[in-house]
Amino acid sequence: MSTIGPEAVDLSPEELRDRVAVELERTRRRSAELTDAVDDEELVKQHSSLMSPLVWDLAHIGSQEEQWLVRDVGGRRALRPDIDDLYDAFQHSRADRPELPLLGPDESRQYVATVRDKVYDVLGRAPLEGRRLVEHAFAFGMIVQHEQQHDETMLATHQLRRGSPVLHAPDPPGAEAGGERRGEVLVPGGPFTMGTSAEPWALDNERPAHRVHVDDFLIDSHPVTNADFFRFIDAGGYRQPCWWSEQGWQYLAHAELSAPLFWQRSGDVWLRRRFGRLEPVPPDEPVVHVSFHEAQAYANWAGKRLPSEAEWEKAARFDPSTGRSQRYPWGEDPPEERHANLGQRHLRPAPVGTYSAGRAPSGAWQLIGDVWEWTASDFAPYPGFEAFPYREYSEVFFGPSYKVLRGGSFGTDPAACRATFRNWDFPVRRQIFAGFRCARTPAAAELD
Ligand code: AVJ
Ligand code: FE
Repeated sequence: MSTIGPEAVDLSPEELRDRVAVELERTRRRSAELTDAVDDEELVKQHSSLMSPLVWDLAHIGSQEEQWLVRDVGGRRALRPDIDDLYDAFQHSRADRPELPLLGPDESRQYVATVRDKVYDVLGRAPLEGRRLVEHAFAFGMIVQHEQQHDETMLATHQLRRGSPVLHAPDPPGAEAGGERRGEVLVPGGPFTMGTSAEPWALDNERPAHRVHVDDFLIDSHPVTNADFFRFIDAGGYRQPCWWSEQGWQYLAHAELSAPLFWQRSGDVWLRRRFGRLEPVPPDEPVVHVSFHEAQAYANWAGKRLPSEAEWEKAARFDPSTGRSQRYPWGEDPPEERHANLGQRHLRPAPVGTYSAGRAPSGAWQLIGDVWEWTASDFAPYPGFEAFPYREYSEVFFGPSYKVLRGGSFGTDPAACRATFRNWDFPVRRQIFAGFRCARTPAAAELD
């Protein structure tokens, strides 16, 4: 696994170009795997009204790459200006995309390959300085992350797809001895640095670095598991309005929810459908495919709450021994297999108590990878935020409609995951690979 971080500042332009080429190549292999796994009919079909047809994601990846790297960075002539509108996510809702005169599977594959050829040419010639867009190859990093984000979206489409399994991957490692010992960790009150100004490929919403005071809080050492969630269900959690916000209860009643998405009851056991396989819900895995509302209701029932985004980030990266904020819970080094379940190496979360090498200085486990974690926070700009390079990446989504998720999932690539990375979605969404952990404010007696 690889990604580009602050060390890129010391790379020669040749080394930087080589690293970018490796990332582009690695990312395209994943897009090809996700789209080659099904036949043409399944590529153009809509598997859920929540998602685009896979063939839309593929050509959209090419279209963004053409606009930013071929036209803008490269200053080259447009290849397919006629299709800009079809692949503009703001022009057509996901539900409407199957009806558009989209490029077919072969055309889409040819299109992304042609764009990529031009991009390698641009990468070889374009100066990587002089304009903020190209400093440290930012535009290339943005496009790598964009493709990886759509690869995670395509993985979610695969999860929604009905039919026999087409994706295969080994299971993640088992929990480590003692790793399953769960509890809460205390993060003492005080300021820490949130966000980043040093990460060359950080996106606009992660910037700038700024000091934030956070009061004392306790946060779960591990994500909430399926076994935990069984208890919530068995206790009648889905039938008792007292645990739910008003908005959450309305949504629950309307959607008639009684368990996480993809679960079904069989006698007295819970089964789940996972990439086309029906299997018992494993008790020790982080719960996944729950909405913000379900996460919030569970936390209320448990006598806790969801962490704010600042709490989550402080628990994930603040090292009290140095007073500094790290790139990742384990330090500055890019994610390796031993740190976290990222990059679609496994098609499920690892059980809690895995990846001791990835623990944060706070003592919390599995903050990166496995499941995205819902936070209590609305998606909002940091003080000093500047939209860059386009308002439609983050700025147009700021406001109370979206909740922030942190940490990445097993479906997230390391290039699009770090302790500062911010994801967001509607609080009702469940098809994303989202779970949560709880937090609470300690009583005075607990601080002695
Ligand atoms: C950051 C995951 C919310 O998929 O809507 C992809 C990423 N932006 N294309 C999304 C994104 C433009 C975005 N999320
Ligand atoms: Fe996109």
